[in-house]
Amino acid sequence: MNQSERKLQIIHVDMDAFYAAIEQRDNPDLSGKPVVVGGRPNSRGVVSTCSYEARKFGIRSAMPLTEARRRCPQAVFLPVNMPKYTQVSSQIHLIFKDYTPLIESISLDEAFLDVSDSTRLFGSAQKIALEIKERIKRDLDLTASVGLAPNKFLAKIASDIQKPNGLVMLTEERIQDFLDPLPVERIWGVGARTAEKLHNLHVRTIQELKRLDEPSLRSHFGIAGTRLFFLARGIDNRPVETDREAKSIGRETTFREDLSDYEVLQAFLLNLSADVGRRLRKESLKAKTVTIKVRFADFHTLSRSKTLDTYINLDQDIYLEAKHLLLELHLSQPVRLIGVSVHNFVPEEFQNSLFEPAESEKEKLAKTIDAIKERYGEKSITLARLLNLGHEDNL
Ligand code: TTP
Ligand code: MG
Repeated sequence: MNQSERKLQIIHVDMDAFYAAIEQRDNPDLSGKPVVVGGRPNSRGVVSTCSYEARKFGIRSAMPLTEARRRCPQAVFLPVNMPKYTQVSSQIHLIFKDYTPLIESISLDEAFLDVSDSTRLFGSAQKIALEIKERIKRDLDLTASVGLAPNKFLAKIASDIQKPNGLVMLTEERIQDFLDPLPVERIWGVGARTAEKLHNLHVRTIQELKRLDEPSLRSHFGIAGTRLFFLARGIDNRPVETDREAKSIGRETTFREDLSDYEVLQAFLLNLSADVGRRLRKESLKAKTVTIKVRFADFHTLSRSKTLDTYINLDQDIYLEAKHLLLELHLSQPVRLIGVSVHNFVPEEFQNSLFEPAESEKEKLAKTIDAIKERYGEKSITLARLLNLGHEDNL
């Protein structure tokens, strides 16, 4: 049986109200109460998360703390205690590791586990999913929502659909009945704009989405249309990427003051991309996936990736992708840190097309510039745009 025919068993775990649940666990006075983690209610910060009791008042992550207080003045407001949450996260990962080495961490409180090959040792995937959930409760006194399904897309929806304290296990036969009634917004990657476009096409549910064939979805949404076509049918071939496979080359920078100006952020991206490109070329690699990472003032961090049809190693190519990803984020808060990374490598001699010259003029030029910098120092030669940037010490 080849890899694509092999039936996968993927578990997605997402902790409930993670930061707030830890605070409630560690201070029994808070249990059953609305708890908001983020900082003092009068500070200019935003809500990191809140307990489910606080969600009844309409409080949500990323809402200004002042607004949260207006909605629920009696809530207990607590600062973010990152070292504590990071430690709990590693305890959760130790539980995961008892069942499989194939773990892809998405954030402190969320991970995919490929347990397809774990069943010989530990029993069925259903048993493993239940055991992980129970151990998180028993050993750490926290609740997790767990989804089990044949792929990542379905496992993530499954863990989310019965939150908090959910356990949803999807078998092949139930997939379509499960998906059909869901709103299209449930599909990973469908944000407000795509949803609106779909609504205009009279598509609100996944069932309705299946009425559109692949060519018409492609004509409306480009390559994302093809993805929609397959996801609507419960098909998602993305593997669980463990840390080893996710090896990447990246560079990030933290600003002295939070930034919101796109122009300035782009200039930083350009410089970071140049650094990443140079390291790629130095290692004689090309990469297929570009990722940007953006951290906001409240430490909430987002990342966005794009996998290309070709392999790249030029600064400008990396920058163009990074810039698109940044624009797609529609930033609504000032940014504290920005980063660019690339992964999915091939050796440099690998050519994208048989018709391409072995090394393009642009690649030769880039290498000449690399050599000049190597010899005469970093600032000996640089793009004009970077010279005007007033934050050199961040770069
Ligand atoms: P989430 O898993 O999105 O949220 P949650 O675990 O608090 O609640 P639930 O999963 O039950 O809906 O995020 C995990 C943690 O990441 C969260 O506890 C706090 C942090 N976080 C932020 O700091 N800012 C944010 O905007 C979000 C969404 C999360
Ligand atoms: Mg969570």
